[in-house]
Amino acid sequence: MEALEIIKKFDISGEVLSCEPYGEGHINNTFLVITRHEDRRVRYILQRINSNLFTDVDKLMRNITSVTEHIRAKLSQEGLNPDRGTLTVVKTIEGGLYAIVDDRYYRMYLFIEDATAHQTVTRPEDFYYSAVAFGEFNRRLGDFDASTLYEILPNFHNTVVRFANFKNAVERDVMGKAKDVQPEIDFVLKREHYYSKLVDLLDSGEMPLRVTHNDTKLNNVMLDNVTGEPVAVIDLDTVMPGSICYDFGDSIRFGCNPCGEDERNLSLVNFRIDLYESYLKGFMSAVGDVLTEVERDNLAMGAIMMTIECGMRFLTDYLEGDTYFRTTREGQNLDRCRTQFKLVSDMEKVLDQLNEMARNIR
Ligand code: ADP
Ligand code: GN1
Ligand code: MG
Repeated sequence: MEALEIIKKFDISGEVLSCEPYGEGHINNTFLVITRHEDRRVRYILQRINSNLFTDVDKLMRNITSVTEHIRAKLSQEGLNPDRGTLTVVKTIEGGLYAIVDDRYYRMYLFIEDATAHQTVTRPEDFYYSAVAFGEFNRRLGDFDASTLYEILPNFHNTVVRFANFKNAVERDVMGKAKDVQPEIDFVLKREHYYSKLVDLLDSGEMPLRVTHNDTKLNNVMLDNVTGEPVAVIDLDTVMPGSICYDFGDSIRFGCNPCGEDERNLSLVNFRIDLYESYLKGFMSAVGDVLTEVERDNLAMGAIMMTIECGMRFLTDYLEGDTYFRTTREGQNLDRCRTQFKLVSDMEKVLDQLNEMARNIR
């Protein structure tokens, strides 16, 4: 059993009972490992790291370790359980942060028990609590020295660079698909004036550069199965310097859509302003004072920006032959792109209202 060879590299005890694919991430390959240790079932998350994307796994894992250590210290100071409130890397038997087997890179985490990473918002309070989780995450990393982090994926949320990559994909049109998606291409081209907005504010220093998560989807936060309250923010691959509007915006992008990211029936994809309000409340209650006026005034713009950027990335990947985001069916990246553009159109219509809400909620 190949999986057993990999699992044996990590410092865990007990008999391995199973190892099965797990979760719905688009980037890494995640597995649930179940072991038996002294009559107890112990679970772990094993991940094959996408090393096409993360070309320096050593730096990636060092980032994750230093961020989780910082959070762990904060949790202890706050009287919370550090073993449950963040990811815990299981070391290899040689003491390393990851294992290499047949040129593939693997890492292991303790499984965070009695908690769920939700795929869509079924109860509004779940979204509220996810906002509290990400707000607390931003707050706890507020004094983290950003210069000690490696910028693992440079320009990750630089929408201007994403737009340049998109135009390049349209021009090259390697799969010959551009002719079939002209309305989507036009949708992106028409909004060119947006793309430098947040980047310019960061460059000019008007908006603070912080340590941010950069991938704040609902399924990257674990909520307690009983109380629904935040347990831990996970998927720390993209923790890098960034804008708080990226983190706020990406949560809104994913969570204010009542459907899956790849829903084909666009009449079901409607931006849920009530959920935006819930998120805003939870987020404000957790980050509170640290937010500057410029940040607050750009939260809604952050939501539009993250959504158009994500749609653009899905469309780029569709044009390039689905080499980045994992797909399980033909056309899935195009469907994902279309849901994002529908949400952008909805948000644009109520932008003034969204800004007003951000200004008034404390
Ligand atoms: P990806 O980068 O591919 O999105 P994630 O790190 O987000 O990978 O993991 C995918 C899924 O696996 C998560 O959405 C969550 O359901 C589950 N998961 C990841 N880490 C843990 C953990 N430590 N404990 C429990 N579940 C986890
Ligand atoms: C990817 O890793 P995952 O599935 O949480 C992607 C995000 C996108 C998201 C869209 C490293 O997130 O940037 O917003 O898919 N992560 C990376 O669902 O590119
Ligand atoms: Mg994830």
